[in-house]
Amino acid sequence: MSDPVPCLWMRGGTSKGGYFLAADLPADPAARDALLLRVMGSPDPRQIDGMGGADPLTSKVAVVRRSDRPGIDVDYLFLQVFVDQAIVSDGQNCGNILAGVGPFAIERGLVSANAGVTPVAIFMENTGQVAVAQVQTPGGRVTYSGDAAIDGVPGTAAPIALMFRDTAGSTCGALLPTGNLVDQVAGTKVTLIDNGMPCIIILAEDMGITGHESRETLDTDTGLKTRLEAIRLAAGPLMNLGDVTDKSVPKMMLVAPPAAGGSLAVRSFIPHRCHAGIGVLGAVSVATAALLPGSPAAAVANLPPGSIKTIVIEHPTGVTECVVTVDDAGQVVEAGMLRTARLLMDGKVFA
Ligand code: NQM
Repeated sequence: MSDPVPCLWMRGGTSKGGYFLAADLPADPAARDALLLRVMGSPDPRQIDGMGGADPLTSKVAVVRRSDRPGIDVDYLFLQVFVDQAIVSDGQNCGNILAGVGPFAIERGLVSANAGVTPVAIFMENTGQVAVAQVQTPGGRVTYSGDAAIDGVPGTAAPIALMFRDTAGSTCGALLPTGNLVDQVAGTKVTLIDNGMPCIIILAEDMGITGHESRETLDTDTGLKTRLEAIRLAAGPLMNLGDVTDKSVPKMMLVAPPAAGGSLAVRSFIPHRCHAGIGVLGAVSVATAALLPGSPAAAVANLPPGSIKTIVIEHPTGVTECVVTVDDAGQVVEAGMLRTARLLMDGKVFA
């Protein structure tokens, strides 16, 4: 058994995972990934021999280092540790795990806290973009307690505001990587979009569902999953992602009219399991699609007026609210999301 590795285990938004200082992990990516598979207990659908929670949402890792970039506090690399395959992927970002990066940076002394709120500028290595997190630090210490509630997490906690700019084309090179608002892929009308997360937007009714089903119902629908995977594999090269067989992107977003007073309803597949809610940057990408007249998302969305819009996305465990600022042409120039995080454990993990 190798030496145990220092880490914090944290809930970040509606996800959970290990947060590591880059210097505490092997520099060689292959050695690092082998260690992280052992840490999580992958590959195994139950992850019984590791820390993972047998769900892609609880099999996640943040690798954080002090940044050398001007105006940036820390660099954050997100790694998705697959549950039942021996794959560790840096091919996507994660805005939920991002919510814990600011607190982690302060806890580990990479950023000094103010006596109030501490902004942490985070370079997201997966996509080469920047997010700013506002961390509650009364008296110069991170607090995790507070009044903010996010659907999918019981109780309340301290708010962490996340702001994103310039996320268009994060991984695909352009907001609409095919140059088209709508494409036909594997016989289905889709919008292929990337405003922080590569996503395929499809009308739920075109896949034979309402878009209001539970996660459990959709997760057992093998016929639906097979059709979604055929679309995903065909769309990967069109989105400049190449062969996506072993990748966790693009995400599949099945959109429907709202049923609970929100802007639209979404059931997302990430990409092989139905999400309990919706990812942060996935939500930003869906909200952006909803603002593009002619897209499947716009067809079902009920959007508020004005240049600063709160887009309320209904999902299996409630809603996620995304506040977007649009310019005169209706393009999203900034997106913000409220998240919370909680420190669960500070210790050493054995691999
Ligand atoms: O889209 C799950 C999550 C995510 C990603 C996934 C995320 C995001 O909910 O920014 O947060 O899509 O794999 O943690």
